[in-house]
Amino acid sequence: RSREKGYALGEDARVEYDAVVIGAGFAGLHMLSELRGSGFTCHAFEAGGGVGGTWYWNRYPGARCDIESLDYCYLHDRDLHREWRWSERFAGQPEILRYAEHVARRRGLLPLITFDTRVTAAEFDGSGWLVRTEHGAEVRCRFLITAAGCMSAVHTPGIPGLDDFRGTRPHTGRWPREPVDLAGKRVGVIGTGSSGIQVIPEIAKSAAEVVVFQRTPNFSVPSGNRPLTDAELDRAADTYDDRVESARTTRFGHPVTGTGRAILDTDPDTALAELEARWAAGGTHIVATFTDTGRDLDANARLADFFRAKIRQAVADPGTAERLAPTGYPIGTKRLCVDTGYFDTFNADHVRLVDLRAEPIERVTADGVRTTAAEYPLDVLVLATGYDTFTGALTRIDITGRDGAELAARWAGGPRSYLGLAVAGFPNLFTITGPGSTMVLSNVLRAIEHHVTWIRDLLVHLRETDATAEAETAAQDDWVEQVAAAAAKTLYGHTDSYYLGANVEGKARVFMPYAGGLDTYRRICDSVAEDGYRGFRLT
Ligand code: N01
Repeated sequence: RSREKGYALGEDARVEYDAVVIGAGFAGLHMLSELRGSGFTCHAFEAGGGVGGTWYWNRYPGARCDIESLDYCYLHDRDLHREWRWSERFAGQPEILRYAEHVARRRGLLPLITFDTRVTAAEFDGSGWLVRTEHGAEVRCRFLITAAGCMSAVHTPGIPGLDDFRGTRPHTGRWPREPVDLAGKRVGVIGTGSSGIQVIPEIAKSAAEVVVFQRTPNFSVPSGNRPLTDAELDRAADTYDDRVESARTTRFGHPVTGTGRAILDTDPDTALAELEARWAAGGTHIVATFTDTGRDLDANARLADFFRAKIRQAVADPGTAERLAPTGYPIGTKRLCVDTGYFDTFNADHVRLVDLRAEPIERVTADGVRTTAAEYPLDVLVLATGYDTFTGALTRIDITGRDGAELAARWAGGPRSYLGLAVAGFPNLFTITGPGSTMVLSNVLRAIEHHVTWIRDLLVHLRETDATAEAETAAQDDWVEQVAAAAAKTLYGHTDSYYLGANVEGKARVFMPYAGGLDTYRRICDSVAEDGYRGFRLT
């Protein structure tokens, strides 16, 4: 069953499959289900000890989705949609994980998955793929599908002395299953992105001291989280068909209602009233209030001013408020954070903000963090330092395609893909939410469902025609240009962000997601399929 003696694959595992899936998060689970439903033999390898991907690993206190529960779930299955009753408007990590586990059990997917097993290498051998795991198992498959996640390869920055720290040092993206003891402790947090902004208020509830090491302040909006009522859940079930339709026809994969007007054409009092109403409602929809804030710097500055004023209202100490107020980059060009009481946390006496722009970290020591200005003794140092986003999960696997092509080397200057779904030189390799697709610029659940269906249909076609599919280099080059052109119409290029790979030392700066909207992206993918998979060489 496996080349490594004594190591057993999952119950249903065998040495050869039609398809192997890497990862058993939302993408991998759905892919397995669709593959099996279409009569393919298939198996998934999952690094975690259970299903859920992001929601398996991100167990840090306060972890919560920034997309509403009724939108952040599978939509392709009406019965599933009706039977699962979300408890809150924005679900917390434990509930989302339970949902993933429920889906896996309900569809009988668990026997198709080998857990606690990272795929380390995959090699194309002329007709299929040889997949190797960290435990030495080797399986062969005709199709290899990556469902490894956009944000699963954690980024640990190269801060000198990190390994010298004697206390506990969890990363938010690999939070231990056993609770981390924070009660009465001196806790430092490096990083103030979505993860930091969620975990900091929770840590402050039990820690004796909290020291927040902030390099770049972030824009954040209150979630307005609350329990969902039965009436809301029933209405969601009743409007299922509308939701399916909006998944197809909207830019984000779910409806976001703005005013349809430009802020620069709106008188300031009216604009303020519109923004106040959305701020009170909570959630990220506020950034879509006006049509011009995502593409015009003056318009964007008006929206940013509104957010900065909110920080000054929330934080009592004016100096702290100024250090927390983001400047120097347009709002929305780093992902907008969604919080529960983040700014208010800094009013507590035991919470302290360290501005790393004024006093950079020199090193981590055995006992804490030393900046150019002071020593901060700590018992726990939380790294909320993010991910090697979009590419890391794939380039950390040794993937070798046709003629010895190495994926990591091919992508050293930035990822190149066709539609974010396939890569020239890597036949029969398909990447769910790969770089060059809409990824996290849309509701990722909708992107996953679209990719899975599209890949399934292509695989059925390849089975019927006994063919192999490889993206053509010219089609890939054209797509890379389209991804860059879509980004050029936005303000994203003004900001160092993980969208560009700027958060990882030495990573090539290339805007990686397709910013043209999920609706446009779908139409392009559909037309490629209708044209007999235009841009693929089918041999
Ligand atoms: O990671 P990030 P994240 N020294 O990369 C700082 C999703 N998500 O895990 O901005 C000091 O955004 C870094 O500083 P800077 C969501 O899509 C969703 O928070 O590079 N600081 C930054 O402050 C999100 O966008 C949810 O200057 C260092 C932070 O670490 C994405 O995941 C919840 C540093 C990293 O922020 C990633 O969020 C959580 C260094 N050497 C995550 N290196 C929800 O659904 C890095 N930093 C709500």
